[in-house]
Amino acid sequence: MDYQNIKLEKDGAIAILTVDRPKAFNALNSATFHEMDHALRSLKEDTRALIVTGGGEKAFVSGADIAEMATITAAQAREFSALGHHVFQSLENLPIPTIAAVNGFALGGGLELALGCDLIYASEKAKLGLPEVSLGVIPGFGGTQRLTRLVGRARAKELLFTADRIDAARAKEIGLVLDVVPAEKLMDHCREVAAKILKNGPLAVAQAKRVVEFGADQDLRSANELERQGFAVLFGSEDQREGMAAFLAKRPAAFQGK
Ligand code: CO8
Repeated sequence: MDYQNIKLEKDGAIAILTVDRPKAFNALNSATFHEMDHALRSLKEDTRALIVTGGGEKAFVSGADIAEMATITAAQAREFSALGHHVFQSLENLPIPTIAAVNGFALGGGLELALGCDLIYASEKAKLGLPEVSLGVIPGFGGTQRLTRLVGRARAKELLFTADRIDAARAKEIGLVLDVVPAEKLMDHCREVAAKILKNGPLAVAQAKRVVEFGADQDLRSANELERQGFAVLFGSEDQREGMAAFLAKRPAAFQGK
């Protein structure tokens, strides 16, 4: 597929997906969602981490495309919302770690995109928020739920009700972003985090992601059962034997993802 609204690049085992409509501050229209969906489905097994970022200097993603949304019917809005949910859910379901490099405005659907990633890092220039109520709507791509799970109900409601745009330092303070780095260092920082992860067993990282994600929606006993199952599954894998043998032989492990 020839992408018009995104870029998908490979840097070794790391894929970089850039939402790239800088003239519209990378706003998400349907075409962009379809391209993202295609890009996520096209990732091959040799991709072991994904970084998501925004093209141009100003924005990560400024939200859903307001020009496209302004005149749609309620039925079309349901479809659009379902499309966004599908893409962000696909992102969450990837068996590899995903990192949002928030390089500028992450508003509305843009913040929801970041929230669909496992780890969120922001540049000092980033501004984050859910301004939907200022447009007479609410987030429609999972933001009300994922933000609440990340920062708690009260902070989520504060952001949702006020439509405030917060800076990166404040976003870190409330646990929305993990770290804030100078703009020119953001991508390197995300690559370094990815590189650290890549040294570890891919099956184990995938299993860690799976049990955290699925466990978060369950009571503690069921979630712990999920962990026990995930733990057991890894025993008997070549990676488990290699990881432990390498430790005992005092050499770095050479994981194969098997
Ligand atoms: N959609 C479409 N175009 C946009 C968007 C957007 N979300 N954001 C910016 N643009 C465009 C502007 O229209 C402008 O285009 P042009 O140059 O042709 O006039 C260009 O990008 C630059 O924007 P500004 O001139 O406004 O630049 P500023 O630096 O003054 O401001 C801001 C930048 C703060 C990012 C400002 O553009 C802004 O507030 N944008 C809108 C942010 C927003 O409200 N986002 C939330 C949208 S709603 C949403 O994401 C979820 C809805 C739920 C979906 C449910 C499914 C139905």
